[in-house]
Amino acid sequence: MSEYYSYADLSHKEKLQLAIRNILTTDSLIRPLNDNGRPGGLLEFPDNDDREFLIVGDLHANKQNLKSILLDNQNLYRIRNDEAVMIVLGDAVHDERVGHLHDMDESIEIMDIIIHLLNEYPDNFFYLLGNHDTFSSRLGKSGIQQGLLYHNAMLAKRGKDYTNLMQTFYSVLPVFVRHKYFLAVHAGPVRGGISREQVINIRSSVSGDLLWQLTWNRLNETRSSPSKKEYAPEDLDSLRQAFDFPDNYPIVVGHNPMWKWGRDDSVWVDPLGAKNHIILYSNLEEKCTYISFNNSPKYNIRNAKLRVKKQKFLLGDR
Ligand SMILES: [Mn+2]
Repeated sequence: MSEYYSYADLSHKEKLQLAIRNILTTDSLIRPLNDNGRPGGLLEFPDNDDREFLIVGDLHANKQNLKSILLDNQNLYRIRNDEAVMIVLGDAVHDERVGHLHDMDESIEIMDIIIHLLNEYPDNFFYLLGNHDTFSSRLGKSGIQQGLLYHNAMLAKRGKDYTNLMQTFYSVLPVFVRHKYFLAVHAGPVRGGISREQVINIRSSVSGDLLWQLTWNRLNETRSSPSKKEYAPEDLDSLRQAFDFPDNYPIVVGHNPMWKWGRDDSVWVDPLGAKNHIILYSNLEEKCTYISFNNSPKYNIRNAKLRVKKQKFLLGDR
């Protein structure tokens, strides 16, 4: 008997354990350690990293879009060959389509794919924390406690150990990316800016609500004084200054689709006068948008060719 077991032989629990280990063992040159010597909230890619960077916005349980982006433009092939890096901006879970808010199976399934990618390509696939990446009963939409439903569905399907491990998984995720040509985070800058050291120590007890702000803040839409839960163009400027990042290079976020303002329906460039700012949403059924940075701050907005589910008759089962 060989002592070697292939990845496919691992249990769901073992795969999740491996993903946690991979997340925690990212090279500390890319994921600087916090003041307690633990992997911090920041991913920081070296200036001479010449790989293409592919940014994916909120997927909200749309597995089909994740697969479509991986297979678009030979992305998966280039990830495998260390020519490309994919960064998902959090919120892979919780289907938000009308009538699907209770569905949690697809959330569990899309996390299986993400765990697989983290294990297969630990240097080329990264997942950032979003506000939906939680079991909190306070996380909900339209009065439906999605965090709690997700927790209970996982408990029923995968058991207590797996569910506890998923909680650990969420608690060790990176939160923020600094690349030579872009900054990226799930929701937005904190009010008044945040320093590199504060991002690295984002889970410290003295961080207050900084982690909350990076994963929940929304762009102020009224041009009045932003509330505590909102950011304004000057907060994007403060963030750039704190990271010594050029004014005209983009900050990319997900989280907050600007549907009520019309324009494009999956990506908003310079929304409401916020310069060099992009909001990206990758979960639409009819359109699958992502962004590519290829050794330039001039990014490409791409729409992946949507892959249609195989119908039974195509498999000869008439
Ligand atoms: Mn969100």
